Amino acid sequence: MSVQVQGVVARSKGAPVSLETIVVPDPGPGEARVRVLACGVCHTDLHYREGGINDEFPFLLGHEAAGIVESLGPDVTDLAVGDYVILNWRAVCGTCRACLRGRPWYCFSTHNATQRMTLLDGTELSPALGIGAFADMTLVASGQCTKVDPAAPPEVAGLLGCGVMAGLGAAINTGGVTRGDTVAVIGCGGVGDAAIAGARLAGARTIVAVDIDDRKLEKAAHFGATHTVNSRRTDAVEAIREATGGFGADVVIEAIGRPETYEQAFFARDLAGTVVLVGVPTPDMTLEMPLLEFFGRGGALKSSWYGDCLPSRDFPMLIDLYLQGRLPLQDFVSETIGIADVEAAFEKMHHGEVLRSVVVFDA
Ligand code: PAD
Ligand code: ZN
Repeated sequence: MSVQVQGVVARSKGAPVSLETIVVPDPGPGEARVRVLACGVCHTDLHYREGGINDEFPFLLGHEAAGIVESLGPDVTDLAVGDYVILNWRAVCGTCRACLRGRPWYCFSTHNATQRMTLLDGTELSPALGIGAFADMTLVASGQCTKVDPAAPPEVAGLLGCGVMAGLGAAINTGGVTRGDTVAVIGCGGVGDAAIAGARLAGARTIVAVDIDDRKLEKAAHFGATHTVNSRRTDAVEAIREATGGFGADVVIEAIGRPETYEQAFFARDLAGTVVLVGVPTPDMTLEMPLLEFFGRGGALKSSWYGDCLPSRDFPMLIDLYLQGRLPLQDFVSETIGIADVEAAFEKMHHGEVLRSVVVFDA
């Protein structure tokens, strides 16, 4: 039997989101229906609402979530009703060219639910990142559910489902930060601060945080930045070089997604250093640079899709580190809010007032 629940829907480009009744089908083969316990508000939800990802409105927003498996498709054997899970948007297929080469974190054919959730009038919804978890219940592919230790509260665990994992992974997986590295992170929202926390976890010696908002820099220091730079007042590239013996950082992580900050990242790294772009640009953005700089500086220019994470490998491990007090995931939660407050949370995000607002649902 399908169920009807409340969900946060973006109906058209740029319009405020609305709370709508949505229809969530009974799970079919390979699917799981999950009772959502908590779901963080990520900048990517705002990108969807603004039409920056694609035009497949209406969207059911929300994709950073933890919950409980409510029911399962007939063939699903690796999950049980009642399992505590983080939802992921990388349910690897196992058969695409990336998976077959042993690089499943690049999987090009990730699984989502086959059936669509709809509005009451039957209009099909596009769930954000194939999840759609600003809703009491959502339908996903069973592989999108990653079991973790239920000792971690949902408003904390859910954050690994997107932004925090993207940031941690940008440092640990994509950037390959290791003991003794110098690291700079440009843009210290939830994603950038997670990159800082990841760099610290990996043993970076110097971590330079760059933002245009002093409140964000204060937080960044809390997560492990050894130096903070307000790039409204100080030249970011100069400041990063100064903090790294005049050379630039081994790994520079851009966590905004803008050409001007990417250029800063490019020039703020040491020779043969690595740039990781984890911020998501919009389709209209372009970059013009002398080609010789690309050759002359060597190193690696990488993008980080979801922190190159493998949910089955990374989520349980990071939850364990959190439970041991070695990864302060709880400090990313600025506030918990109700499902009707997502639009207000976008506004706060826009004004830099929060790292993460997290919608908490009645259990
Ligand atoms: P956020 O809005 O919370 O943080 C952005 C931060 O950048 C804020 O602290 C701003 O003050 C700061 N900032 C803005 N402009 C500048 C500037 N010119 N110079 C320095 N700092 C600046 O967003 P977020 O942390 O939730 O997300 C950051 C990006 O990461 C965003 O583009 C989002 O879509 C992307 C993302 N990527 C993935 C992925 O898989 N690659 C996953 C999740 C989110
Ligand atoms: Zn996200």
